[in-house]
Amino acid sequence: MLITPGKLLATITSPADLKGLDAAQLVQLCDELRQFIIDNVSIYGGHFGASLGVVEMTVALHHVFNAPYDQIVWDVGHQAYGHKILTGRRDVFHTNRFYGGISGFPKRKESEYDAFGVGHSSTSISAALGMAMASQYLKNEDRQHIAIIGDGALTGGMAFEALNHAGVSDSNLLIILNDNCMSIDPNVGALKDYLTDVTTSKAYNKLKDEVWNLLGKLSKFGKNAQEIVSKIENGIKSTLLTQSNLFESLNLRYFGPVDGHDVNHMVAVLNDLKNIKGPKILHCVTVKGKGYGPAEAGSATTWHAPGTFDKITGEIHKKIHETPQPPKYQDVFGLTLLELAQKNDKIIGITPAMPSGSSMNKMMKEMPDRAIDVGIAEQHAVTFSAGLATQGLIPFCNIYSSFMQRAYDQVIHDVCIQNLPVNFCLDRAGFAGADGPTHHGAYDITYFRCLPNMIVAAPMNEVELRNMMYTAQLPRKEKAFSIRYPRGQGVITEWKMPFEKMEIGKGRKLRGGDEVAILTIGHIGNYASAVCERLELRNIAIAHYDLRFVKPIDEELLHEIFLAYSKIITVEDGCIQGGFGSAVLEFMADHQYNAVVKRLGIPDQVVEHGEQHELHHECNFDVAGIEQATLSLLELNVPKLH
Ligand SMILES: Cc1ncc(C[n+]2csc(CCOP(=O)(O)OP(=O)(O)O)c2C)c(N)n1
Repeated sequence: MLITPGKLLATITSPADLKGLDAAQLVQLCDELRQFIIDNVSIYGGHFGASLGVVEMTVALHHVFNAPYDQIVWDVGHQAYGHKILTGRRDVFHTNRFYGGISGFPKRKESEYDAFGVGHSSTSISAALGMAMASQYLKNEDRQHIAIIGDGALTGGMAFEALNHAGVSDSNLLIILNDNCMSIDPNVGALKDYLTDVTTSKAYNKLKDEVWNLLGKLSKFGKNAQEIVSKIENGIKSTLLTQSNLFESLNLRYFGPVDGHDVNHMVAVLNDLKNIKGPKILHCVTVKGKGYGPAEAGSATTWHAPGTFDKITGEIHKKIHETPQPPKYQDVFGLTLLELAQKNDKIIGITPAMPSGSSMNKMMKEMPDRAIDVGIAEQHAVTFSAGLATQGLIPFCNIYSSFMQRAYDQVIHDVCIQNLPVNFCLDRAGFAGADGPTHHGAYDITYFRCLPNMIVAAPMNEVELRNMMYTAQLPRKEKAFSIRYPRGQGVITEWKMPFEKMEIGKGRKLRGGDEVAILTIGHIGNYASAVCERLELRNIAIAHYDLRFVKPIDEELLHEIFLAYSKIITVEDGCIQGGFGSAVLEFMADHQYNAVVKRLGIPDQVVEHGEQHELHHECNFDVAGIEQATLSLLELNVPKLH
């Protein structure tokens, strides 16, 4: 259902329609845009607080700059709802994040206004700098390139790498720092303190006034603005010397801080900055959830992506179940880690900016010195964990599967080559759902199973997750231990069972069968169980093995399987290339077995967003897909060679 936009917003079909608006109309447009986001997200869900916080910035950007000629690059992209709505996607915005609908993040193939596809953080400055230097090379000197990055995303190493590079370029780059003191959880680290200091310090406020006086004059001087800036730059620099500015030290002109919610002031500032060549940064102070009472009054973390809610009362809708429900895997992780840490004082939890998302916040609350949020810094999280392990501590480094991609070299170079016993818990493994391809945990089985000194495990249910974690914290001198589990609920309501040590590399037989064996890894195995049960009702006995470990893979069990079955299906919630099924095929080739092996998993293509079950269905490894594959194999006439 299309939500009715406000009167003025209804007239905006592209940024061109914003150009002629006067000051009062800009304010009105902001109000209507904000309301439209509230109306939509309250009904359809999605990210919330971040987009509300940049409404004025978004309107000002599209009023002042000439997108898509000018390149506007959003960092992470979860805050770009306003941008989407103003750039021709208002009437499809109710499809945001739904299967077949528009993406929740900027996406190049969705719109020419989405200058760069995002989802992972801290990429915007690099991308915009690349564009800016390309424009220089291609002699598009008038083209503007704007990166909008949050204070959370600025904690990511890539952002610093890009600042370091930008400072020695003379490209036309404007970085807008959207400082709301929040990541998903409260932002952490020394940089956060620094930004607060800059915002509140008297010296800086004095400097700010000077800069704004200067900017006030700039508009009048038009083309000569650049010259004026240069003339008084030395004066500013001498002020800066009294209290060095991080960004100025890196050779970026620093402006601000400004109130990011004053749209007309933002317009004036951006118009001025347009005339200043070279790399520069505008520090904007904003409030996450701005303009929606319950979000401003409540926890910004809750309102980051609250799900659907009653927009009048601010009550977030919660599903009411008649019967007790299995917990989310992330909560089993969070509670189990705390439980283990209470008994084992060597355990340390590490999260790169996902305390709530990973449920490590439970341990942080009880043991603040033993659970550490390192900021959006996956690479650092991994090497930091490696450092802890060298000293005999037992790190549990929890990183979403797709974010772990960031830290691949650290896993190889700092953990595996040195054979350090670091534990990795990969949340959101498999399809992430509505967040889409940037967040799908599609590749981890493949990218981890090829590494020496790496154990790759995946639990089929919550009890197994607990036992894997328990096993991982037992004294071990070597080998990294990775445990992958999906987003969402497990399958067992009574999950808090006494711990049992697992034998590393041992799978299990769940049921025997006549002709076909289904081999699974992880939670997705529950679909296979359902298939076996369904077919049993038709008197078809299908064998099911849950391998538990992709590496080391249970060779004894595989011998048993290949000796008994010549029709095999492998199922994994991960990319089909190089994954679990490939491991089974390698085993088959290495031991010269001969069987028909049908591999089910994520195909070699970008799978878009949607509910997890919709994507499993699309990729043919939901219950229907596995059943279909099983029935097809049953019909095949395969000679049994062993
Ligand atoms: C590499 C990576 N790690 C973690 C995340 C998860 N994540 C999404 S938004 C976000 C917080 C971003 O904070 P900030 O940049 O300040 O933006 P805000 O939400 O405050 O507007 C995080 C950690 C991500 N998108 N990418």
